[in-house]
Amino acid sequence: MSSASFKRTLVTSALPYANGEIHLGHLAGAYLPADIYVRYLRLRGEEVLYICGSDEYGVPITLTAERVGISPKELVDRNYASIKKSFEGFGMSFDNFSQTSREVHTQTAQAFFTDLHDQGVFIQKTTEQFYSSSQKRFLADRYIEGTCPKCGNEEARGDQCEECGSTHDPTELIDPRSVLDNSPLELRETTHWFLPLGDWQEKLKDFLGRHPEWKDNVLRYCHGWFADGLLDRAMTRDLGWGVPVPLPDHEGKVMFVWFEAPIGYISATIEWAAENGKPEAWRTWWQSPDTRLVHFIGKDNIFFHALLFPAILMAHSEDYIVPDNVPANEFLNLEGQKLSTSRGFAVWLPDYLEKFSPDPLRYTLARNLPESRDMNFTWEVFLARNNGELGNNFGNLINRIFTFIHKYFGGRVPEWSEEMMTDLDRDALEEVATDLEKWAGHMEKFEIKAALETCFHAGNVGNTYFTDSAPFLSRKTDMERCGHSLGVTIQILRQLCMMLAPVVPFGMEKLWGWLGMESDLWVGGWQEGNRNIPSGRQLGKQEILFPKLEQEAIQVEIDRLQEMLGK
Ligand code: B3M
Ligand code: ZN
Repeated sequence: MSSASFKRTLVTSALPYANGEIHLGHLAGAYLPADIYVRYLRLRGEEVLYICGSDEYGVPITLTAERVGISPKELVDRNYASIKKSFEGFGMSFDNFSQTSREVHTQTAQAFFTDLHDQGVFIQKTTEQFYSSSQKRFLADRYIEGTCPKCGNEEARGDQCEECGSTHDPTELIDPRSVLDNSPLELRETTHWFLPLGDWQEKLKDFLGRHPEWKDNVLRYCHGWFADGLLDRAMTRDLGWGVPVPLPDHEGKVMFVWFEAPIGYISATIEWAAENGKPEAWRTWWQSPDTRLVHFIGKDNIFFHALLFPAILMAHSEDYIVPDNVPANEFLNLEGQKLSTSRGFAVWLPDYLEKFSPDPLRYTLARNLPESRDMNFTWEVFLARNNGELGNNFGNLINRIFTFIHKYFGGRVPEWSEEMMTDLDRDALEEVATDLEKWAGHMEKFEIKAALETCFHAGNVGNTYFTDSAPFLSRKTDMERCGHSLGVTIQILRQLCMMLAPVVPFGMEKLWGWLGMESDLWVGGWQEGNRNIPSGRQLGKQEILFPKLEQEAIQVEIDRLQEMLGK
């Protein structure tokens, strides 16, 4: 771990909205990188807890539920089950995947709200907001439409006119109406609780000042907001679907989703602790200064994780830890275009998993993570990475070595020894060991793409070594030399297995088993993985880890997407 003062790491991935399925953009942003990082820590034998769950409140969910004709709770339960299932299929290794509509969350979020309220942290303000009498509800900006006060465009959005580009307050619109049913809107007074974020600006600045190591994109955004000055933010809403505000005379008021959703990380930890029979254990993860908190998110969530949630945590009367890092990712494009869920231009995880196995997607996305800028996913690259890199570079090497040892050495690791080492052997072993170290260094800094690059390099070293040491030739002239070379390659595979495991866990768990390792890969496998595999050990029978895919398999997917683009 980067800082010696931490004893354990709590990792979270942004809570996905329970309003639809997970797609590749989500995976590349907040999920896959976190899972890879968590698996890395587990491999190292670190104490780590990985928390997530679905984010189930908010207007879009109510609207979908109305359209489908079921209750919001039914909708989110359905979506929760499906999201959970596809995450499992993809190998997301959460310790708990909860829901914000559960009782434990209501209680936790309400207790937070009450604590802040009782300390006098919130300020109450009465404002005028648009109300739809036909729908009997206040409307958020994005559900309001009207005539632009500047250019007369009749379809200006609540906050902005796309015609002339001007921004405005929804109250400035002429003839405001609801986007949902075109009904006219009236202004009504309503009272809400605001968090005066400006009061935390200095504290938040200090907090960020202690983290020059955070990613540039995150720091840049935050300093932009500081420059504008942090404003009062309403923490309550007039809605029927949300965590009820726990104050008398607050019928019909719920918490703003961005107030309660991050608290969902805490609720999910409380639920996890209770389920594990140690109900107080959640405090170790949230209130103990030797716990390191890391939030993996997409760039559109930076404000809420780097500023709002830390402010809420600081404001609580008990001592909570604040994030030690917020590695936010940029966006993933698809076939050179922006993903669009409304147009269906996306690759959905359940669809993917119906046809392909998880490892190739994990690998392809990890090779292409939008760590510092937007990246692109194409099916052609997916095919090339699967067949070329996973199949040829790694899979073939593994397969050739195991086949050879089974055929000529009865499946036992052949005699290999220090005395027989040539420069060729030593160089290869040293290079891979150096790669392993570099790999770990990158992982510590969330540089997953660079880590994987190092692993790829180690794979090349293994392949070159296999070709140059040529056991397939020495087999005919010098069986002892042949065995020794294979013994060396087994050590290379052992190290490659660790480097690849967090990215392609399904395949590497198998390889770990075939190598006859005794420890659990995910409970400090690193220790055993750094010890030589002795001669004489019986190896398991291998199978093809990364089968080749045919062009036809991806052509269907390409055609479907092109069709959407009207090509
Ligand atoms: N559901 C937004 C998103 O999925 C939101 C994250 C909540 S994290 C507390 O992008
Ligand atoms: Zn306009």
